Amino acid sequence: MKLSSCLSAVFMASVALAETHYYNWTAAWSNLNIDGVKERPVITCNGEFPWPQIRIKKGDRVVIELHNDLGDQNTSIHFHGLFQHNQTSQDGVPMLTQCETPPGYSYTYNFTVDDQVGSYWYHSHSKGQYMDGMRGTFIIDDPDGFPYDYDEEVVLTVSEWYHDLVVPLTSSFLDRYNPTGAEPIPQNLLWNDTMNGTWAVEPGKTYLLRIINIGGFVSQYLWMEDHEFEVVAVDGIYVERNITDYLYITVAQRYDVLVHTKNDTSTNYAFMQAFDLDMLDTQPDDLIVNATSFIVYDESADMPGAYILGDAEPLDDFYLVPLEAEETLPEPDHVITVDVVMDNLGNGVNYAFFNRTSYTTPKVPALGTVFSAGDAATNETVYGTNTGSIVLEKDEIVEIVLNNNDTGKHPFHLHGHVFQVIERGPDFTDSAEPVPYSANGTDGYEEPEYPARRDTLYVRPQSYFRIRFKADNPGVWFFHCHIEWHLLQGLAIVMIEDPKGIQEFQTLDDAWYANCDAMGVQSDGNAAGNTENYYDLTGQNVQEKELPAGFTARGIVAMVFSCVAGVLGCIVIFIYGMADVPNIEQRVLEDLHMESKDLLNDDDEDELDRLDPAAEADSDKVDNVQENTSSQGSSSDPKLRH
Ligand SMILES: *[C@@H]1O[C@H](CO)[C@@H](O)[C@H](O)[C@H]1NC(C)=O
Ligand SMILES: *[C@@H]1O[C@H](CO)[C@@H](O)[C@H](O)[C@H]1NC(C)=O
Ligand SMILES: *[C@@H]1O[C@H](CO)[C@@H](O)[C@H](O)[C@H]1NC(C)=O
Ligand SMILES: *[C@@H]1O[C@H](CO)[C@@H](O)[C@H](O)[C@H]1NC(C)=O
Ligand SMILES: *[C@@H]1O[C@H](CO)[C@@H](O)[C@H](O)[C@H]1NC(C)=O
Ligand SMILES: *[C@@H]1O[C@H](CO)[C@@H](O)[C@H](O)[C@H]1NC(C)=O
Ligand SMILES: *[C@@H]1O[C@H](CO)[C@@H](O)[C@H](O)[C@H]1NC(C)=O
Ligand SMILES: *[C@@H]1O[C@H](CO)[C@@H](O)[C@H](O)[C@H]1NC(C)=O
Ligand SMILES: *[C@@H]1O[C@H](CO)[C@@H](O)[C@H](O)[C@H]1NC(C)=O
Ligand SMILES: *[C@@H]1O[C@H](CO)[C@@H](O)[C@H](O)[C@H]1NC(C)=O
Ligand SMILES: *[C@@H]1O[C@H](CO)[C@@H](O)[C@H](O)[C@H]1NC(C)=O
Ligand SMILES: *[C@@H]1O[C@H](CO)[C@@H](O)[C@H](O)[C@H]1NC(C)=O
Ligand SMILES: [Cu+2]
Repeated sequence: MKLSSCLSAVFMASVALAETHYYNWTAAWSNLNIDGVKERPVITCNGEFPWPQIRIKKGDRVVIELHNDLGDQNTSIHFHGLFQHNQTSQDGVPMLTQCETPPGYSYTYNFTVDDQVGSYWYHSHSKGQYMDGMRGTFIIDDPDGFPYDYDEEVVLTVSEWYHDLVVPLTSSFLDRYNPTGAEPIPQNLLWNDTMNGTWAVEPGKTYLLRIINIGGFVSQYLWMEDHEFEVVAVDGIYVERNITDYLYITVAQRYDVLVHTKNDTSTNYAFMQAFDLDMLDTQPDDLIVNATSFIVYDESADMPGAYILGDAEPLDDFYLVPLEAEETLPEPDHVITVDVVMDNLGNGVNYAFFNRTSYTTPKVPALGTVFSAGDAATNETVYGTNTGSIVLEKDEIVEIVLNNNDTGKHPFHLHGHVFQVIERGPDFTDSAEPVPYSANGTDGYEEPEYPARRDTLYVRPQSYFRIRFKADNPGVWFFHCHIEWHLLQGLAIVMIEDPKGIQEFQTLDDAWYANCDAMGVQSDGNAAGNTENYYDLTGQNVQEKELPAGFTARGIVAMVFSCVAGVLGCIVIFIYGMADVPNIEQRVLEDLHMESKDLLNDDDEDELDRLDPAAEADSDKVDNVQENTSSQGSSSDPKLRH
């Protein structure tokens, strides 16, 4: 009796205290030298960088008036990891939950955070744009207090940094002269948006360090000289303590850790970050692979040099048990099996696929389709055949079985949910073929009793994972690789969760429609913009055509090599990040599981004959396919087509 009235008093108090946090932000370009090496244009907020932290407590409302002063680019903001219960229109995904906001226009985000706490972040969801700086941290305090004791709290972001802008990097990335899809190599790793950073600590204290990878590409290894990470939360989920020397953090993931400082203040220590070099196609000679920052006890004492960790295995997040343990969800009602593939299409560009579909944006935002399609909203056809849209029924148990046919790691993110991590296969890099779940995971595997939960999980090379969630959050939710380059290549599908529930309990306001009008984008109709017959997809955006029969990706690579080697005496070849690397051929061969004798065999020579090198020589680069956003039908080079 006493306890319950006490609890309800606390509850009332926290309701009464719910606040609205108002932010008025203008996004614009400024020239800044972020890493201390090169000045470049950076997207700033009200003229400042880094972008401000959003700090609220559970139950609060956030209102952000966003003004687009970029001049040359559309924009949007997504709040990573937020459930957006009954407000999927606030999820910030262009052409799914809203239209982008064009230069010179404003858009106001307005949402509550009802049921989650912890470390999150926000970022533009427009075409890799956040790698130019448009991202920040988002911390939600727990009205019930943090479950572990600490003295001080500090947020720490990590990310990678490019000296070039996303738009030109994308042009050379999505290009047939980059047939293996080699991602641009970043110039540096940032530690809290700088290099050689310092963290001034006090002795004998316990710090809560909220580590957030706000990068767009590389995973990082983190370690500290003579200090340990005591992991207490991942992606906003409190976990049982796990102490480790060595953390592995993909982009978009968060680890909250406790760090106990020393009593002795005479020495400073290194805080190290390293590239996951497996993710880089090449390693430029001057790349600082292990970056050093400093844990500073005494400013006047010497700063340490790099600290090298001996043999160590990073913490395996699969084993992190949530503090609020939740039993494994029952057998799924709906299993979604998808294979991740990277491959070339008919224009020679390397794309990413789930099965054979490379995500191509619809002509109408999917949420606009939900609201205008009436009963047809439950039929996934209306969302287009090239968006990978899957309709989920209210409250069904969904399992995603993801097979990775690629030789790289990929961090996948599901919007609107945390999912249970049911199984993750080992690294099958050494296997000649990818090992799908169906071939390896079925026999005798025991599911964890209390599985880890998070919103971003990586899959290992040529391996698989299985994740499960309950479809209890009506909305339009993106599921995609969080490596921005791979998203640009089309590595995404869409969950249309309980469309009837969206229609029933959610609304789109006038400002939402006005935002589409400003872009000149239609806000009702099916994926093709058809408002008469929702099952008629004539005119929808589709991915590039497949390579013609007999013309393989290998042929394209052989062709590009020939250019590199000068065999055809052809044009200046530009493969980003490979330009001055001596072993480029070797690297590409490894990527494709080829040996050099495979190049220029008879087949390939036939393929080469299809290309007229003379014509090649005077042609410019293909119009770059700027992401699979608009119809791709017109941008390819006809010479490669027949
Ligand atoms: C937000 O900032 C813009 C530009 O600085 C200004 O024009 C506008 O009046 C501000 N809005 C509010 C509600 O203060
Ligand atoms: C960090 O150190 C590197 C190499 O010593 C230097 O080039 C760079 O300017 C420094 N950056 C900052 C922000 O201090
Ligand atoms: C935000 O939404 C709430 C609830 O619908 C509304 O009362 C408030 O006026 C909105 N604020 C702005 C600035 O639009
Ligand atoms: C990182 O930067 C933020 C603000 O920009 C600051 O509050 C925080 O203390 C910094 N973190 C560390 C570890 O120095
Ligand atoms: C620091 O001193 C406190 C109290 O004197 C002690 O309990 C603690 O173990 C010491 N910490 C370390 C890392 O030696
Ligand atoms: C970077 O650190 C790793 C792990 O501690 C170590 O194995 C490697 O030799 C270091 N590389 C360089 C170039 O210092
Ligand atoms: C900590 O993580 C490791 C895997 O890296 C796992 O084996 C161990 O069971 C975990 N311990 C706890 C207490 O969670
Ligand atoms: C992907 O392909 C597999 C077979 O290769 C099939 O079982 C699965 O249903 C397909 N997934 C989707 C979403 O169509
Ligand atoms: C992925 O690899 C498996 C195993 O080699 C193969 O059976 C499957 O067809 C591949 N999927 C796609 C879409 O190519
Ligand atoms: C969706 O619509 C298509 C085209 O009218 C039809 O063939 C299909 O059976 C429908 N699917 C469902 C689940 O109703
Ligand atoms: C399946 O996985 C196990 C380890 O989990 C491994 O020992 C075995 O060789 C794998 N099977 C195949 C076909 O790769
Ligand atoms: C959405 O709102 C309806 C009506 O208030 C409520 O029943 C439902 O639980 C809400 N859904 C979520 C996911 O919060
Ligand atoms: Cu990826």
